[in-house]
Amino acid sequence: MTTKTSIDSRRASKTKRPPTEWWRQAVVYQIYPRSFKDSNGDGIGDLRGILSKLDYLKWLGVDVLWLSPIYQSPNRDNGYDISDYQAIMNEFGTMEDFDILLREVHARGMRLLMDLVVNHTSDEHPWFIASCLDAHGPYRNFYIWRPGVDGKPPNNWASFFGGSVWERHPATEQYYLHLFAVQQPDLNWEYPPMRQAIYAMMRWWLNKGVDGFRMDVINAIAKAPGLPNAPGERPWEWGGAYFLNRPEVHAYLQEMRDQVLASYDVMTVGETLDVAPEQALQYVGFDRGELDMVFQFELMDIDAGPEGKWDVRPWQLSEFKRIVSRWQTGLHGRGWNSLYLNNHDQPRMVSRFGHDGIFRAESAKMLATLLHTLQGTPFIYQGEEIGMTNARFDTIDAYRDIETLNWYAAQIAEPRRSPADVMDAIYAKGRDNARTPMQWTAEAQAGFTTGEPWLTVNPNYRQINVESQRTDPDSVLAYYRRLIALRRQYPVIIHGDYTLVDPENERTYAFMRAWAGDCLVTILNFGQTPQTFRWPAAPAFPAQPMRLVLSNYSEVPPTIARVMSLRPFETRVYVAVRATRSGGAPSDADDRDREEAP
Ligand code: TEU
Ligand code: CA
Repeated sequence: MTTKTSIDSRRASKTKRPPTEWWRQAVVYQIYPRSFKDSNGDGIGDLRGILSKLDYLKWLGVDVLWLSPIYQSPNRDNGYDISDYQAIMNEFGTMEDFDILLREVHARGMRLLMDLVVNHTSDEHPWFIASCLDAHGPYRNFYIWRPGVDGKPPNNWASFFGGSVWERHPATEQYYLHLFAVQQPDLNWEYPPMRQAIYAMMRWWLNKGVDGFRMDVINAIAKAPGLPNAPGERPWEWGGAYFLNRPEVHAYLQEMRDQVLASYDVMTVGETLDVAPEQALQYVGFDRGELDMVFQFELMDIDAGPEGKWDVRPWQLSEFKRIVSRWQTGLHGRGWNSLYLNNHDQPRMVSRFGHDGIFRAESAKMLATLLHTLQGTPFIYQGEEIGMTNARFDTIDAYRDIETLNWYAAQIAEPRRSPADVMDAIYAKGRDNARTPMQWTAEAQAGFTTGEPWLTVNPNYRQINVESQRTDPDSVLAYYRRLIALRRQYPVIIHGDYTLVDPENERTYAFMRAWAGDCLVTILNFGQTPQTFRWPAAPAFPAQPMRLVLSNYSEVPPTIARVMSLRPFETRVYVAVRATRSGGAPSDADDRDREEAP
């Protein structure tokens, strides 16, 4: 059994600098480059556009930028289908643009994560082209090929993007596996030369100075031996049990850590579908040395029925609190959480979990307060910091996402709900909700482009944009800056434990954090009506005098009380710092040294 110290010493022995784990203090900002800022008027965001906004991001206070894929791609899945891992997508600019961007990110004391998409490539990648051309060549086993069975695909797994996960290649009369689009063939991680090619590519980027990776569906890279059929009689059935969280995935990740990552002071966050806290610890446990954190999907699945994401269901706050609490208590002292409520695949959190009408600003601030006062690394998705909302386009023609368009086509081909219901599901859960262009100003196209944007700008950009909020002290944007600053001021946010208060309350969410005599309490009204919050008998009401350090309303009582009247979506953060605290920080609750802030 590898112990934590041997992992650390292994990391330290190979790392140029001891692993400082800077990411435990950091706030990460996710950029979806296609929709962030267009610098040359072609309607598509690009690297020079991002460069022009670095001072804004520094001013916001974030420490790390995660770029969704910027590699060469035919853009069937907006860059998550890579045809050259070591070239920049034509629409986004050049490698020189990237080198300048990375240099300027570092010059501002920020760091940059790349998106590592190695479960699959594009079908236009040279590896796949070679794999198709020669059934006995050196690249055939870079991918997963199988003969059909009685003229049918090798098994009955359903693709994430509809239909079978198998595509027949006539020339070699075999099928290749693609968990996602037909144009995204899965790589074969069982084949060592393929793994070594990935590791070489990772070192190439790390030697350029990137500061780590977000790893796309990384827990899908190992498939079950024999690729068995999933149970069920439908043409295509969910096969997740046979390609998610397989035991072999840990061997691959530990090999990746040993052969690549341990030599660099970097951060890794794995996108891991279908993991619960205990499983997550197999990836992020301090004693595992695999990943630093993962994106879990339990909250993202809270409003999905048995038929999956498009089967939209109401969610309960008590369930929401149970999920967050299990992750907070399950990982405390044993592993590290990522904290997010939206990204490029998910609807805008203010529309999904808050209120995108008259209480938009209050609920955006309330949700952000939840994320930024829990233990873990918060991820801000572009536009979240100004309270951007979902978009509703009248016709399917305005939509671009392959997942949405495939699902819409399947609904039309075999109608199982009315066209209006189909559009309602797309309004609620479609990924384009998060991909409408960043809203910079109230000018044409929200200041995103001087051309025709690749995806329609949300019509509410005149009311919701960076420029109108930058100088407004009551704006969502101003609030995010105060929230981000809070983490640097109160170590209890980074290191404290977590206690849920009043679990069954369906309107308010309250929790306590404690560390070395410091205490923090966050109270959140998730409802659009006023609520009276009464502190329950247990856990004990904080003994220390707690004072207000942040709220999304004015005229708020400056000290905590056992009974509090909360306005719609009102949130409050109260803190008590141990009076005798000297400058230094005592040893951390989870016995890890405190690291310098980035
Ligand atoms: O997403 C993995 C994934 O499962 C998503 O499809 C997500 O769960 C679903 O879309 C929710 O609606 C990653 C990337 O984040 C996504 O953008 C890519 O499309 C996908 O992998 C394939 O690379
Ligand atoms: Ca452009």
